[in-house]
Amino acid sequence: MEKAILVHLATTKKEKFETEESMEELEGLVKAAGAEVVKKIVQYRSKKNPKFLVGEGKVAEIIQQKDELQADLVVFEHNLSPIQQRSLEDEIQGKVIDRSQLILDIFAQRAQSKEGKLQVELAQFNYLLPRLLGKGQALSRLGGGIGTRGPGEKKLEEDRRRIQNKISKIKKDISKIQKRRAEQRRSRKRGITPVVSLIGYTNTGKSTLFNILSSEKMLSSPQLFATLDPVIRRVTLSDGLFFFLSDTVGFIRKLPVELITAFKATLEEIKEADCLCHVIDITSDHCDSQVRSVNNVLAELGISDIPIVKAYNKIDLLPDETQIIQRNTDTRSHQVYISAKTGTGIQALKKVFHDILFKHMRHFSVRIPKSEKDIINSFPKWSVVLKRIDNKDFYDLEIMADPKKMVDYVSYIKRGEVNW
Ligand SMILES: Nc1nc2c(ncn2[C@@H]2O[C@H](COP(=O)(O)OP(=O)(O)OP(=O)(O)O)[C@@H](O)[C@H]2O)c(=O)[nH]1
Ligand SMILES: [Mg+2]
Repeated sequence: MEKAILVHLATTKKEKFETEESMEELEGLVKAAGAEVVKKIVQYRSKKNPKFLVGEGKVAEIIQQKDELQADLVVFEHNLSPIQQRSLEDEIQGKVIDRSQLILDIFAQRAQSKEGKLQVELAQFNYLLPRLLGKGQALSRLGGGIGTRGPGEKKLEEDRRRIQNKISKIKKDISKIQKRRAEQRRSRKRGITPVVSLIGYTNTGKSTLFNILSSEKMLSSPQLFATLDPVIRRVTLSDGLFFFLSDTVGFIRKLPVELITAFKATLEEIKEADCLCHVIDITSDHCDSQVRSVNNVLAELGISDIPIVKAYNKIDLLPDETQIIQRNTDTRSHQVYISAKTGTGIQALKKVFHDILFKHMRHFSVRIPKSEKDIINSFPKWSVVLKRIDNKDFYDLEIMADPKKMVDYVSYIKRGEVNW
């Protein structure tokens, strides 16, 4: 396993205040990438050093620690400019990366779908391009006099052009896939089945909840960003009604700019959801700031009119669990306390989903002659068909539907109240 030294520079009061949280999260990211943290180094300094970001003394300390602990790489919490990264690598004589690159690496390891992979590749190339320029400048300085080109400059230009070509090809491929996905979403939308999307900070338990609700095996793990690509499954409620549930990528503060597009693309799904379930890790010390980050992303995505259920998760880890679940009796608050691991509170959560998604719907029994093919086929498009019984010349259907919509079908209704 690779050994990593973490470096954090706090230049403002706010950064100083958030040092512990930042370092904890960075450690989580390093572990998620498959490396081990052997040392954390912090510097408070009001001015950044343009060359190394941190002060020269700190660089010396990093070098000494790196030798002593036989570390393989140094990870900076702060973003490094291409030049800073080069200077640091030259000085430290080893691999130096920043938080953005680390997250890019994790995304690259995790992406499953074709689009996910392409989005990450695009982000990586966008990250690489200015870094190649940085190298180019450094090398051309070696070349000496004005107008002369440094060794390797021609090769770099070729690399740059190749990368730019690749970037435009990837962009084209992505837009093709996105068109297809939008089409799939539309066809799903044409039916009546509502969609709930799980959202929340990374590692809060979205996939665990997804599994317990849908009885599907999704990868859940203590690693950050275990889920990258959205997945969708059907969830059935106790009265036979059902909805689609989608599991999405976890949010994180300070997402690298290169990844914002990729990230938002995977979140396109949630814009069309009928309800969002915000999963919150109630046991995290940074619970509040995580909730704020999630709310910020929602605002950026322009989401404001979708009902949100807050699911406070991992209550099994709290000492007063039995007291906390008492709060679930008021389901109108759209706040539910759960344990996705043990299943506590899941019924209450389902009830809230039921109320939000199906509140306009009532139960109807209808009998339709088989000759009315168009009507029979139209039912699933605007109602939920719970049961269909073949009775020789008729179909007997048990459905849930909006009583207003039933006005056109009054003559077929055996049981159920219409809203005129
Ligand atoms: N004790 C306890 N642990 C939980 C609970 N829910 C999830 N976990 C654990 O929390 C960790 C993260 O769970 P995931 O379901 O992968 O979290 P996620 O939100 O999908 O994470 P990302 O996909 O990385 O954003 C795993 O180790 C789970 O076993 C819970 O209710 N109680
Ligand atoms: Mg997940």
